[in-house]
Amino acid sequence: QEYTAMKLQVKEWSPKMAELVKGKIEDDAKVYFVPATLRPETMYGQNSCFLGPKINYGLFKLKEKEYVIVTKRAAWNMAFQGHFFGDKFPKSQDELPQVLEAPGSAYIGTLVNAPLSFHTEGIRILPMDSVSASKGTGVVTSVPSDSPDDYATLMDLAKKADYYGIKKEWAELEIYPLIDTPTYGNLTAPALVKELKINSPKDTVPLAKAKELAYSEAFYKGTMLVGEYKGEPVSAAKEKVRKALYESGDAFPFADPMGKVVSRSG
Ligand code: ZZB
Repeated sequence: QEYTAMKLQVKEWSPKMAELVKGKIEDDAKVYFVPATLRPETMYGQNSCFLGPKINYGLFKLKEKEYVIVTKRAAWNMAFQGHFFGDKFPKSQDELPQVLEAPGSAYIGTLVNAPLSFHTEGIRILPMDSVSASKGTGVVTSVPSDSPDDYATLMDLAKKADYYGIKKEWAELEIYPLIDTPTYGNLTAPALVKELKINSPKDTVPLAKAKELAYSEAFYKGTMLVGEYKGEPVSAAKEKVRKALYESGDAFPFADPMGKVVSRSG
């Protein structure tokens, strides 16, 4: 399935990462976290970006003074999609242009710029325990208005900020309505979390149900409330926003051939 791979540029490193990158990359290098999404039309509502705290992420050289942060598994897929060596295929993962590797926990607190997001001041890298290392890029951009998993995780992060070692305000950025739906109103994820009585990101069974309901309601019945395609159905806006992001260079197509396959309307 085709994901939209977003480029979230680092504005300010976490203290740990500032130390680790010193001397390893140019001072004026551009570094991007690359979340894979199936919902490009929701990018206006990006509110934070999640990494699995225990998952390892590499910093890979894309081209002169440009680097990406993804799992090694995703970098290997990117290599076969022409991102590191053009049309030459790498022989083994050791050939990948990896500059350093660190667990997700090291990156927490890094400030990034998220294309299209209303939070133009930047959003923070935050921890999410349910991130899968074997799907997409292992990086997940968070849209709490329309993703029940993201909303439940942010509520938990804000409640237990000290425990997670983050600043509470990083998990409390404003949540903007993006899509209107007949059944759940204009904040689909918070409405579903309430309706299905989800109290924590560990409520995996109701969260999976909420995700399915949120996907189909938005895709078949949702209308855009924001952006260039305001007033248009989500199904049409999705492709237009995706195309605009590819053309502006803020995103690129990413296929995950080995990823867990889930049949999906989007
Ligand atoms: C932004 C977004 C906005 C997403 C939304 C969803 C929703 P699927 O359907 O299971 O293939 N995701 C991507 N990679 C991972 C990962 N490694 N571990 C955990 N979650 C991941 O999942 C695709 C969606 O799951 C992606 O699209 C991403 O979150 C997340 F409003 O990006 B999405 C109702 C969902 N709404």
